[in-house]
Amino acid sequence: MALARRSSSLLKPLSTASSSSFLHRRPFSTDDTTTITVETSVPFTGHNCEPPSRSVDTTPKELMSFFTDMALMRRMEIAADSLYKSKLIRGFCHLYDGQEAVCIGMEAAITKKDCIITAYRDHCIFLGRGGTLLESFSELMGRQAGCSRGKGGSMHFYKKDACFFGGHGIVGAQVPLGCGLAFAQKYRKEDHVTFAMYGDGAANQGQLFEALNMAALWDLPAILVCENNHYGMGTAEWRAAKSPAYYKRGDYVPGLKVDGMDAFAVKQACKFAKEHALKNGPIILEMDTYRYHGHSMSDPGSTYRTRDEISGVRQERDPIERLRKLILAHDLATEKELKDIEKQARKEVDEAIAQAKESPMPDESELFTNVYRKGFGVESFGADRKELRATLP
Ligand SMILES: Cc1ncc(C[n+]2csc(CCOP(=O)(O)OP(=O)(O)O)c2C)c(N)n1
Ligand SMILES: [Mg+2]
Repeated sequence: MALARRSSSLLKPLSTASSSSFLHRRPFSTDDTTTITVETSVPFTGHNCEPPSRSVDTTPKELMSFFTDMALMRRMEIAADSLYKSKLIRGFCHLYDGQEAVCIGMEAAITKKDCIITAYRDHCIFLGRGGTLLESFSELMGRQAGCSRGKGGSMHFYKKDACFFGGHGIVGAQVPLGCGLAFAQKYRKEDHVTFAMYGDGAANQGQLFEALNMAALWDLPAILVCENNHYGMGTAEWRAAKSPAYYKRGDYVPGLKVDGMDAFAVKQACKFAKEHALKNGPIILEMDTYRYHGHSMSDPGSTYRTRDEISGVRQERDPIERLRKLILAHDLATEKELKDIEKQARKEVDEAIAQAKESPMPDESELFTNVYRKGFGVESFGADRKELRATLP
């Protein structure tokens, strides 16, 4: 299901040698759609709602695609770290390694007509929406082939054709925008929802509650996804939040606490949330997750948390290792075949970087494009797109 739904190099079948070999030797292949039922790592905890079941249906095909996609995301972020250190990426850069299961599980439950909007930790979300490695690395290095034509950089990835609305640097600001997207979906009577993602730090912001109030008043199909990686920059959640139970912070809005390191729990929760939001309005999903890197490239990430904490999460909860164990337990691939998939991911990433380096920097003529300019006769329309409301000054 996952492979058919998506088209980017992210999901390009890896070396045919390794995938076809499954066909000959194993009961399952990467194309196998036999149902397998897996249990989520921990039960869901609900707030003002009956949580979904811990049993999640999957297939060999989906399991393998989750592993492949997460391996590619992980590799992309590690390569971005090196490019930053060699000064080929400049400015801000926030990496997502550790949190991949949130993106992967969410994508498995929704379509490209559902909207996603997030903060600055956006590279993998873009890839999940069908963006390519070339567009990612080009954007990171400020090249024309980037998804924002090299003018946005790390924090401003977009993919409008797959309803990905960024990539935002102002903490929390994407949540009201996300509720606006949900408003448009409801206004147009579409059967789609918006996932507005934010961090545990952003969860304490006032604008989030204002947007949620309106979303609840109007039953908007808005799903607020709090990626709780337990730190906002160098501040631990317990120092910033009186109640770190973010799934309960919507008060009158239902919520669900989810193991964000388990792609299948995320998938189940997002499916549940989508059904809920279309029928009843907003819901909060708190994804319990972890970032391995520091907050951004200027933060080594080891002054406010211990190395033992980081290695403990890697050993106990890593989302890719979790899948590796599942795949081996179901005899879908050998350890060597999984290593080959990771090697292939490395190769694809290296090739994309080499290609991105060939892409030129934006032309000088691009300096003032996509910038609001006073007195330029920009027209602003009403939501029905028919009535001309105003010409901006
Ligand atoms: C309005 C605003 N205030 C402060 C900042 C600086 N800042 C950038 S990220 C961040 C922490 C956010 O943490 P969290 O929401 O937990 O997201 P995470 O980085 O963990 O994904 C802060 C304070 C900002 N970008 N915007
Ligand atoms: Mg955080």
